[in-house]
Amino acid sequence: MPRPDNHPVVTAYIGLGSNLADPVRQVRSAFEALQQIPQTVVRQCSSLYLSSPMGPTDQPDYINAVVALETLLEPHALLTELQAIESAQGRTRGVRWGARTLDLDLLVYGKEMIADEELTVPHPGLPGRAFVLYPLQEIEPNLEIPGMGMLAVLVMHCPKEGLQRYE
Ligand code: PH2
Ligand code: MG
Ligand code: MG
Repeated sequence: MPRPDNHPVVTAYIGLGSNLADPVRQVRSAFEALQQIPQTVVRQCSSLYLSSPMGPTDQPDYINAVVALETLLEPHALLTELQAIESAQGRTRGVRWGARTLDLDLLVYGKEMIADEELTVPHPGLPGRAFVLYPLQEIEPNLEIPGMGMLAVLVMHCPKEGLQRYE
């Protein structure tokens, strides 16, 4: 169904993270799974990045990446698809910011700003997270993030500390 603004295709950015059960395999398998979401195509995948954990430090390092999607799905429908992929890859919900097999965060959904019970978009953690900002910059250097300004400025204020390209 066309969206009311007559721009049916929306570009959305997804943050991927894993630090359990072979994180590289988890993230690569998520790239494939994202490609299977109905009415959605994967336009670009960033490199994989190795990052030290934010939050509890007694957990393994993470593999992170960002994917650009083009989708006809409404944001909540897209979120449901992301959660289904997390579950299919063994995600269980435990400690806040604790270890996980796969985390898929809806970072940005077109120009929309959403804040309800299920979903906050743009993702409120974006500004402080090098492991999201740098991969996002790799695939979309000129992105403007609704309500947060230019990605390049956010990157400038976020040290790359603890983050490196993997491989
Ligand atoms: N995700 C978290 C908590 N901490 N640390 C890194 N380096 N990368 C993540 O993706 C990450 C994290 C909760 O989603
Ligand atoms: Mg997360
Ligand atoms: Mg999450």
